[in-house]
Amino acid sequence: MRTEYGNFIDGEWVDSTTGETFPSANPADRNEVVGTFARSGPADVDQAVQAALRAYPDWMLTPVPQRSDYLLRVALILEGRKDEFAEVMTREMGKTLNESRADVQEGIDFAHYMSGEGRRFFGDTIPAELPNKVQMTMRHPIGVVGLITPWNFPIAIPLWKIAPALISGCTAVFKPAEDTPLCAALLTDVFNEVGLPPGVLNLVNGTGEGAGSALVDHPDVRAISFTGSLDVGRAINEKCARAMKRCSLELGSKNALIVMPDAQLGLAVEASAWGAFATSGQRCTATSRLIVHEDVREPFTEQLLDRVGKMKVGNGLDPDVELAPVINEKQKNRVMEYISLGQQEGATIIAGGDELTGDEHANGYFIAPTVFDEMTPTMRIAREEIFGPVTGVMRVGSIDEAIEAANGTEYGLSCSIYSHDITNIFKCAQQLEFGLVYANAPTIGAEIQVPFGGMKSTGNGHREAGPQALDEFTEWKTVAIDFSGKLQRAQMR
Ligand code: UN1
Repeated sequence: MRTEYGNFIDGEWVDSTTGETFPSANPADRNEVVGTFARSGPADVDQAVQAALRAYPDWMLTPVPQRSDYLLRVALILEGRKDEFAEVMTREMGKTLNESRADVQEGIDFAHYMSGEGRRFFGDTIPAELPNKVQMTMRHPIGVVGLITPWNFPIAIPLWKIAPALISGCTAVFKPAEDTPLCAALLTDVFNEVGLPPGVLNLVNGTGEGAGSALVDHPDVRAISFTGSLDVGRAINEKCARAMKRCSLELGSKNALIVMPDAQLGLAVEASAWGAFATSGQRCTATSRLIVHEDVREPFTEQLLDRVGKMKVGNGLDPDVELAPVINEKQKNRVMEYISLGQQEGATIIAGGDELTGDEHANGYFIAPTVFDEMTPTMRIAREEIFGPVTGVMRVGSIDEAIEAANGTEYGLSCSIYSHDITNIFKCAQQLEFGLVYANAPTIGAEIQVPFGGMKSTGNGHREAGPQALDEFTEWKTVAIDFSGKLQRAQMR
């Protein structure tokens, strides 16, 4: 398999103008370099944007069902290469092979789904108050868009952005995270293989400072779709606001799982372990707070510790491993800093808390699954996104207190309640300030046909996935046709 890639611009793989490259390494074994990629700069971004601009007029006039066909073929190729892509993903990003397969599957599902949306792509017809006049709405593509994606879902999230952008008639410049450029290059190669017209999808590799900012700043880029941290999202939002660009942000969160006394405890424990430690806690939907009613706190924590104690930590290619490494050294250090901060703040560690450095873990970024107890709402570990295998138990005395605690951060992506009491469940559905609310299901694992996104600082009101994904990349246009043969004046009654 090819492992050296430049940028994909105007239908060709080309070297970057900087001549610089960077390696992508395996988080489970830093000595294994999975590939070498272009470290691009503003001139490369400009070339990609120019290619996208040239491709735009034909692409926006291509009938939407024809645009669908490309996506359908992408989905079919990915289906055939699912295992191969999953293995690359585990070697480049670290997560377990089963989770990598699920990531590719989420991408396949969404490419299929968006391909279907292209056969609908509905507008409305709306009655007119004047005779012999019809009115309708149609979606209009926003133009050239910049797609900046994270490393935690290196196939699914790029497709969450590329698929609706292309169906909508936009042309795109894709800037993937610098931790997962091989996954991005393989995905781009699939779009090339299905014969997508040159310039419709362009890939520019590099860092956020070197390439990402140039994409955000480029005057011909009409919209940015970004998934990543709150700090970077805020900076992008400010720049886009000034330039009057569409900007869609999917940022951090501090998700919670509420356990009430009538919950099926075993299920709540399984969901907590899965939600907190799948993808090593590196999901924006990860369960980083366990809000547990005091009546069940003891048996809940006991069972959770028992479950967490059984987790094998190691290389994601090992089928027995449940907890894979975190993405890189910097992230490992950040998570370890939060673990010591939690202790300083007065929370107690009841599981994990340390970095694993023995023989089998010596060359990777492994952190034991960590559970805090006695976490309180004002602690930074209870308010800030850690993005690692760390969760904490907070105790509450009622459903109202649980809801207040859950809502007590600036974020709002995903919240679960474990209870069989219909009142508790509907109170949560009504009062939780989260874009995703689950009852008796974990905080992770949203399906692609439902809108995905968060309230408060998790985003800026846009939704990815679901039919709403098209709203990110289109403007509504109202078209009125008067066939009365005379000048009709609205409202002049
Ligand atoms: C993310 O972590 O950014 O709901 C996305 C989930 C996945 C998507 C997570 N389907 O956990």
